[in-house]
Amino acid sequence: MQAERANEQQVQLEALYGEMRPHQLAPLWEVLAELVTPTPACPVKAHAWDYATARDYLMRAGDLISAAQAERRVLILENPGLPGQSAITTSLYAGLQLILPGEVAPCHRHSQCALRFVLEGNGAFTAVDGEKAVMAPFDLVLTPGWQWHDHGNATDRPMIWLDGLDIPTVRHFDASFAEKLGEAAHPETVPAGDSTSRYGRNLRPLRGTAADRRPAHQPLFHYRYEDWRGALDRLARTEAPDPHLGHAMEFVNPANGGSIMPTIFAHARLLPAGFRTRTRRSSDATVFVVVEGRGTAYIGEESIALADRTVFVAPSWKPVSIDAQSELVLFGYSDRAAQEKLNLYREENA
Ligand code: GTQ
Repeated sequence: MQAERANEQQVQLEALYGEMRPHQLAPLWEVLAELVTPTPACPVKAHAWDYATARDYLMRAGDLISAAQAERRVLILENPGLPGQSAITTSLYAGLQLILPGEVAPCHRHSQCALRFVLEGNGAFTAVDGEKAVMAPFDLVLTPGWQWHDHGNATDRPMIWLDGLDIPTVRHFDASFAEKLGEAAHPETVPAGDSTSRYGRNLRPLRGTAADRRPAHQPLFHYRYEDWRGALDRLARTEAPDPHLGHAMEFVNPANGGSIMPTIFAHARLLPAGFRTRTRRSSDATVFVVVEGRGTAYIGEESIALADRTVFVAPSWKPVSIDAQSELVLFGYSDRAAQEKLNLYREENA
């Protein structure tokens, strides 16, 4: 009797859903549990990209299409849990960009924020609003939203870097704007390294930033490997590693001591040889690059071998432990900057 009544209710509900559907109405109670989950239901999968394999495909693309023709010659690192979305996490994009000797990637700007983390080559540049940042391996270079940028390589070696952008975040807000300058390169406005001299030395011009070329909220855009690696090394020599992170430092915006860009947080870690981090999880899915050393990342049920320039991704809220077989140095970026602004960020240290 009761089963019959339940069945009758279900039939009437289905009929009701069918009638309301053409009016763009739907019952919340059928989907509530999927919408408001007790913990993140992250579609992102833990995954790693072997550098030599990706590099090979990138070089083959380099034989077939020029940087100018492609506008950006980039292979997207697509998360296996997000097919067709051009995303490495739900909120972030990653790609490997190749600039061959003599090439330029033409000048444009967009609302998306970008970082470049150099993997190979020495001496090519990214210019931001006409200021060149001459890049060396493992340098971090930013192109904050709406800043003109072009890339060029006047060296005789290929230059490859990891692009990290907030493309899916901007898409989520339907706030993408972009334009082309119409020239290959922005006219040079100041000498290379100008922003680093003004803002990268714990100093700033006393007259303030109003008269400056750089936007006051985003004055610095080049974080050199030799600087951050040296700082990390000195930190490691003077204190014990944090049990969950190892020795870790955040790249900060000197304007406010906060994240490098409004949506993207970036950091570097050093794990001594033989050190294994205690398990930790956080709500920011994170993209990592192996800068030095070998090890294993344990992410949920997965284990990922870490070698030279492996790029790997850890999903939101999956337990992560990293085991360093030799001294291991990692670079990582995530959407933690955006989540903190929205009071969403959480972490749990076991
Ligand atoms: O260099 O401006 O990988 O606009 C994707 C979109 C790089 C860039 C990417 C971009 C760029």
